[in-house]
Amino acid sequence: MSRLGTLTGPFVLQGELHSPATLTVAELREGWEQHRADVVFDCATSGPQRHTFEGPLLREVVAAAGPAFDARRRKDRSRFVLTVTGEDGHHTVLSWAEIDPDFGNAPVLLATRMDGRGLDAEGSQLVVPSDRCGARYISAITRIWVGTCSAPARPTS
Ligand SMILES: Nc1nc2c(c(=O)[nH]1)N[C@H]1C(S)=C(S)[C@@H](COP(=O)(O)O)O[C@H]1N2
Ligand SMILES: [Mo]
Repeated sequence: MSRLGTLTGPFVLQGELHSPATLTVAELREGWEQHRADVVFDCATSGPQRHTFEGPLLREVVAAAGPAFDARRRKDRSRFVLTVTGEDGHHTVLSWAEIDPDFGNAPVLLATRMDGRGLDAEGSQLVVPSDRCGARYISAITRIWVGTCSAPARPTS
């Protein structure tokens, strides 16, 4: 059960993608190589939290859905962003460049297990080992959106 008491489990992966998908935690576990991350993050209200997570790399899961960029062009990839939303509405933003091996190369995971326990019922959790604080460790993920933002308008004066 998730923190709001409803059954979550699968999330939708949508946006500027060639193959949008709905993915369960079991599919995340069976379809991709599982990576392990031993992390400590600081929570503003409850202090340091230490956990072991396992799951696929976010970039591999999103890449399989075919982001609508020219993968050979770094500048094209650098325009993309991702939003990750939990079932309580808490959401955060990452850039594609943050997780792309040619840029930040952050080993961000979509956890399928926390401290050895499967997250099948409550849903996947975002794991950002390079973050000092816990705010982006979105739990009970229901939606991941991938796309571009329009460039700010040129100032007229
Ligand atoms: N869906 C959702 N995920 C969330 C939050 C939230 O409010 N909603 N809070 C974040 C914050 S502020 C922290 S510190 C961590 C806490 O993780 P824990 O509950 O495993 O200690 O979860 C993060 N993930
Ligand atoms: Mo927190």
